[in-house]
Amino acid sequence: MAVLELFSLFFIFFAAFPEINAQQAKDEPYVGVNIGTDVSNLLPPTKLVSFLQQQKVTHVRIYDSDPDILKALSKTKIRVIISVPNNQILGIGSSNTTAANWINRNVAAFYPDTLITAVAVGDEVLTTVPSLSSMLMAAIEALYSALVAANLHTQIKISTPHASNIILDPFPPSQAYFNQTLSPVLAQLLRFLSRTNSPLMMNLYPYYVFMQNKGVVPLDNSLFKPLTPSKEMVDPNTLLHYTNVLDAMIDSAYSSMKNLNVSDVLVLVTETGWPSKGDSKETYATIDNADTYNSNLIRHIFDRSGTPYHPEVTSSVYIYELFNEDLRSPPVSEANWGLFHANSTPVYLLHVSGSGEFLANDTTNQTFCVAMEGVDGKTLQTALDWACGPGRANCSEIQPGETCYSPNNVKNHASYAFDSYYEKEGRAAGHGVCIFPGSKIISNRTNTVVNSTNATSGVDASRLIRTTRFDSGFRGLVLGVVFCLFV
Ligand SMILES: *[C@@H]1O[C@H](CO)[C@@H](O)[C@H](O)[C@H]1NC(C)=O
Ligand SMILES: *[C@@H]1O[C@H](CO)[C@@H](O)[C@H](O)[C@H]1NC(C)=O
Ligand SMILES: *[C@@H]1O[C@H](CO)[C@@H](O)[C@H](O)[C@H]1NC(C)=O
Ligand SMILES: *[C@@H]1O[C@H](CO)[C@@H](O)[C@H](O)[C@H]1NC(C)=O
Ligand SMILES: *[C@@H]1O[C@H](CO)[C@@H](O)[C@H](O)[C@H]1NC(C)=O
Ligand SMILES: *[C@@H]1O[C@H](CO)[C@@H](O)[C@H](O)[C@H]1NC(C)=O
Ligand SMILES: *[C@@H]1O[C@H](CO)[C@@H](O)[C@H](O)[C@H]1NC(C)=O
Ligand SMILES: *[C@@H]1O[C@H](CO)[C@@H](O)[C@H](O)[C@H]1NC(C)=O
Ligand SMILES: CC(=O)N[C@H]1CO[C@H](CO)[C@@H](O)[C@@H]1O
Repeated sequence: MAVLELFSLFFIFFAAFPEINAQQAKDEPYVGVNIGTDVSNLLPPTKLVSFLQQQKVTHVRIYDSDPDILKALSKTKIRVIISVPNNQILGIGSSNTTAANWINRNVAAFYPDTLITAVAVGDEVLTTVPSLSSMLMAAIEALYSALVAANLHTQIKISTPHASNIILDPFPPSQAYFNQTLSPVLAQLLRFLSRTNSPLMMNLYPYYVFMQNKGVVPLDNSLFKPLTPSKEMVDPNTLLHYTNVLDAMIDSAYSSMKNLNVSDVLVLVTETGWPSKGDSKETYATIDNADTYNSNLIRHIFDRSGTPYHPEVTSSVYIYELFNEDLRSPPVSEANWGLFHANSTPVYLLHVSGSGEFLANDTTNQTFCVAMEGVDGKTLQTALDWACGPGRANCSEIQPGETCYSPNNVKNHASYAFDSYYEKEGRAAGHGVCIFPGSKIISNRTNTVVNSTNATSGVDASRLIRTTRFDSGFRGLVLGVVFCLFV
């Protein structure tokens, strides 16, 4: 019996996604930004592009195909998704010539100087302009034919972003399915995406899921904060544990596709984010929550842990959005999804890492998780074993012969492992990740970190040796910071 159960679990695990190819799984996930333009005094294109470079932004999505922006992006390494506005779908879908002209004017004229990666045909068409649904596929096919004619179809993808409400019953994810009214066009779309190796584009907002299901969906779960196992959502059919809402939404898209027998199309999150300000009814639209959501989101993507259903593939995401769109009509939150104000000052500082040296970086309060004085070795050893084992902290540097092995004692090694775990799980935004018995957080702002070669400087004295550090390329995010902590 036990053997049988094991076997069927094994089978389910490996049978789930037979068709995701190795290349798709290997592609480095990235974090991009959406650039909405309902902004008074939007930066002129060349200044905008300089700003993007300064912020280390690598991927953007624009809602049209503004030639000045595309020109300003040329010869940069910034990759861009351009869009066909909803009001052009009818024209393009009813004339191959119009489609070919569109591709020539907006794609061929700029590529490859400007690294256009995809054309998003319309935005949330099926749910916001259902009358265009039948034209949507015609427009997509016509644009694709034009790309083939221009011999650009292998470099540039065509897809269309959807609102999450095309998926009904998204929780638990295994029971999700596409609204049947939309199934015919979605089935046709998915065949196209599968055939052309293109992603299903989804705009996914845990913020709205939380707001519409208060009391059911916990805030922590929506903000990617660490949860106690009892608070994790368990899908009763798959027994998979969901620690955050975004992963559940992504998996609900995979389940819905599977119901239409499609299992080789990846999800690309074309929009996600959290507003930093709202009206009296939008009490969860705060700077703190927006910072936590976006900081944790970025970390989650770069962790590359995939989703519970699909651990081998991590969807890339585009944060909604770069600038607060002050010209948007109420509710107040509509004008406050941005990371930056229009004048390019940050709305808040992300806390992806405490040690970036970039604009909008909060570098002043660097915190570490270390072993406390006077804790018995056995307690520390147990916690150390957990951190380096199930906790998946990176403990390679404290192995014999490595940089932080010496001095070889349990307290030093525990401090290293605790901080490595803390670093991995996110120190500022994810509260409560310095969780080890016998551990504590220290901060250099409160003057607790000093050079321990100065042996008299007290219990919190530490020597910090920064051994490696590399910049992942987005807004002050620094990954792989390794410290040897000797407290
Ligand atoms: C566009 O071209 C395709 C094949 O290239 C053809 O099947 C389709 O009927 C054409 N559409 C229109 C509106 O002419
Ligand atoms: C499904 O889609 C149709 C067409 O857009 C819409 O009228 C209907 O309300 C949707 N069903 C649900 C349950 O949302
Ligand atoms: C999916 O495949 C199954 C088994 O081959 C078939 O019975 C079902 O009709 C298919 N569903 C769709 C939507 O194509
Ligand atoms: C662990 O850290 C070492 C040293 O910094 C690094 O070379 C290695 O790539 C890291 N391993 C993982 C899985 O991140
Ligand atoms: C530094 O950050 C930590 C963790 O977020 C926080 O607990 C602490 O209060 C901060 N210290 C200062 C001085 O801001
Ligand atoms: C804390 O460390 C960071 C990064 O090394 C540094 O930029 C910052 O100035 C330090 N803060 C204090 C108060 O020393
Ligand atoms: C800490 O001590 C080391 C070794 O003596 C020394 O090289 C380093 O400059 C000191 N760092 C600081 C910030 O004093
Ligand atoms: C050790 O640090 C303390 C406090 O920073 C300082 O007053 C003292 O002079 C230092 N001692 C040595 C030997 O460097
Ligand atoms: C807001 C902030 O602190 N920005 C700083 C980020 O780091 C760069 C480079 O060190 C500084 O020039 C910015 O002033």
